[in-house]
Amino acid sequence: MLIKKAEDIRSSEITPKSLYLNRRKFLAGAALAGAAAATGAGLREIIAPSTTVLAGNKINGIQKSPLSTTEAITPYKDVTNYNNYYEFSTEKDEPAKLAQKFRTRPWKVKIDGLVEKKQELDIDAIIKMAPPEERIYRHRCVEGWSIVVPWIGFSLSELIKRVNPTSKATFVEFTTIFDPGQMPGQMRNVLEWPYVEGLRMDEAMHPLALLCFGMYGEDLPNQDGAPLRIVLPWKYGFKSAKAIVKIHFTDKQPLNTWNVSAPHEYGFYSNVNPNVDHPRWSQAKERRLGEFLKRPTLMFNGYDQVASLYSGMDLKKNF
Ligand SMILES: Nc1nc2c(c(=O)[nH]1)N[C@H]1C(S)=C(S)[C@@H](COP(=O)(O)O)O[C@H]1N2
Ligand SMILES: [Mo]
Repeated sequence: MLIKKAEDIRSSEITPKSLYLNRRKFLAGAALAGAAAATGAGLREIIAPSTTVLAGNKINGIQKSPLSTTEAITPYKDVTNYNNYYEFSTEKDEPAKLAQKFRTRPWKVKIDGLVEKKQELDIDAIIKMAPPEERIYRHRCVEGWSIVVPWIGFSLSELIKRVNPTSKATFVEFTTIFDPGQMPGQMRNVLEWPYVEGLRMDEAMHPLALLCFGMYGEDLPNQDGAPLRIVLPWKYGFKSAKAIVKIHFTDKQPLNTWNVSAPHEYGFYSNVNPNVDHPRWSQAKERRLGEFLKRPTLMFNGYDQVASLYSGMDLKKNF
């Protein structure tokens, strides 16, 4: 079995999907056969990956949010076929296929730690907690690509308010499901499983922090984090954990998975910041999926309303 180190994988992909697929098509036949054997994927899939789009269930009563950007929305087929989801695969075109049969019901989310109402919530009860809103957000991956997505959900603060964290709770930790039987990537050591992310409590309570269960008017596709994920538009994509099964309130800064994996490369805060380069590449520009020319990356991904959360902090140290 081929085990790539996390660092090797990260540096490999800052190319738009179209170029990436073309490059793959030009690979020599022998190399392809070897790759097919190593990954267990069929040769046909490697030469001409299918672009899988599953029909979702429509979500009713969606309200438009004033927090939405008016920028052009990235095509659905790009957002659902170019995914980072290492529980399924480190290849961006594979989660669409490998996550198709992932079971998102029944699904419980455990609420525990420094919180008054410790409980297990059913996903369908969570979805009904507050009216669904469409939030069109820019979302930027640390690798240098970005998307604009009409997510559906409501502010994470709506859930947090209902479970009453104690005054000692200063951080929130999110844990993704661990189920290697359904998630082939979890049988490899590319990251520590389960995937963990965290926020400071004031970040989690910020109105922009979205608890998300849908996009493009429908249920969240499995490859985008069904049945429940967070979306934090001012932070690099890896903070926005998918397939959440636990929300833990704590007084200690959570050990987030990418920080544990490569502490010099991925911090806890991970605010989008064009002035702080990744040790191996610049963060000054980004490529919107589907576009050719790069555009400048904006501080906090353009979401200046979060700046006050970090006043007085050295954002070069706290990257
Ligand atoms: N559980 C889990 N969540 C995850 C990831 C992952 O590998 N596992 N990848 C992150 C990264 S690096 C990015 S850029 C975004 C991508 O979200 P998208 O596929 O919906 O665009 O998901 C984030 N959430
Ligand atoms: Mo990412």
